[in-house]
Formats: sequence, structure tokens, C-alpha cells
Amino acid sequence: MFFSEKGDDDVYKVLVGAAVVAGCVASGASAATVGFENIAGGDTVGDSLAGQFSLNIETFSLTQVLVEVISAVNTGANYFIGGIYVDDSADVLGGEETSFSAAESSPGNLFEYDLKNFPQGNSIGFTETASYIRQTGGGICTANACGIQPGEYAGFLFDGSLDDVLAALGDGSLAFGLHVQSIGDGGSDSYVTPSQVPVPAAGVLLLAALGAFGLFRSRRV
Ligand SMILES: [Ca+2]
Repeated sequence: MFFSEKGDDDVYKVLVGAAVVAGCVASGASAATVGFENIAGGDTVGDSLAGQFSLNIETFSLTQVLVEVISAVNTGANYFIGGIYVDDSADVLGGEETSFSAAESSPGNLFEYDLKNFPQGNSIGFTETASYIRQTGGGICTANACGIQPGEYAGFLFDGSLDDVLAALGDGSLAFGLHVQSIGDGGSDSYVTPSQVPVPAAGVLLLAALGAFGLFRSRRV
């Protein structure tokens, strides 16, 4: 048996696992996480919070991509994401006006399409093509609770593909912005996805996995 010796099985499983993961990335049935960064030259009250926010982007169906806006757990903090802004200059997203999905969001979060100016957006040349504003009622939440509190997320289903979305984020022709309110003593601040998002190349991962496997095999000879 090729992998009969004790210990070899574990190594083999790890390598096969890596290859399977890489294969999923290559087929498009995967997900990516994108962080946010501070916008210089404006509000500074929330600069240290930039690392709390992220997007999880994944294939939802053959025609839809799910973008989850996530606020990491931060015990005792009262801030909330009240506005989510999109600059889709690449036009890789469709169905923006109906993309908020309560089913793909933390219970009680409620956003509505409403095209507004992104606070601090002017300083980075942000062109709003869609935006979503926290609502103040609707029978499922009240006031600030309708926004995304720490430990919560909100999901948006766009027409489009994961590959196109990641490519556009990668070259800066697609960007997301967040406006966070109630920071500390009622302050607010804005964040944006990096202008150049490093997207892991599926082919590189696959080659790395296969390369590791080949290395292992060569040592067995
Ligand atoms: Ca700031």
C-alpha cells in the first residue's frame, strides 16, 4: 500500500483536503472575506474600529452572489452600521434595489435601498451606485437596533457571479463603504474596502496543493 505506514495517512488526508478546498475555489463554489480600512482626512472617532468590519462574499445560486456585511463581536460597544454604500463602476452587480435579504441577516436587522451620499465618500472619489439605509421600524425592530450591531450581519443578494465580484474588488472598480454610528459618545465614521483587494488566485492554491503532494510522493521513493 502506498500510504500504509502509520502517520502517512494523516499527511495524505491533509494534502487531499487542501486539494479539495483548492478545487472548490477553482470551480467558483467558494467564498472570500474582504476587510475594511479607515478613510483618511475626515472623522477620526472610529479609526481604531476599522478591523471590526468585513464582507463575506459567496456564491448563492447560479445567478446570485451573497454579500454579508459583518460586524465582529465587541462586548459592551454600542455602535452600529447604519448605512452600506456601493460603488459599482464595473457594473458587476444587478438587482440592487431589492437585494437586502432579511432571511440572510441577523434577526431584526432591516435595511432599505435608498440612494444617498456616502459620508467621507467625496475624499476618495466614491461614486454611489447603490446604498442601503437602516430603517427605523417596520414592525420587526426599532431605531438603532435595525442596524448591524457588533456580533451581527446583514445579507445582500445581488445578480452576478463571485468571480466577477472578486475581480472587480481586486482592481478597485467595485468598492463597498460603511457608515457606522453611535461610536463612543454618539460619533460616526466611515470605512471602505481597500482600493486593491488581494484575491487569492485559485490556480495558485491548486498548484500549491498539488506541489505539496508531489513533494510528499517524491520523498517516498
Ligand atoms: Ca475615520
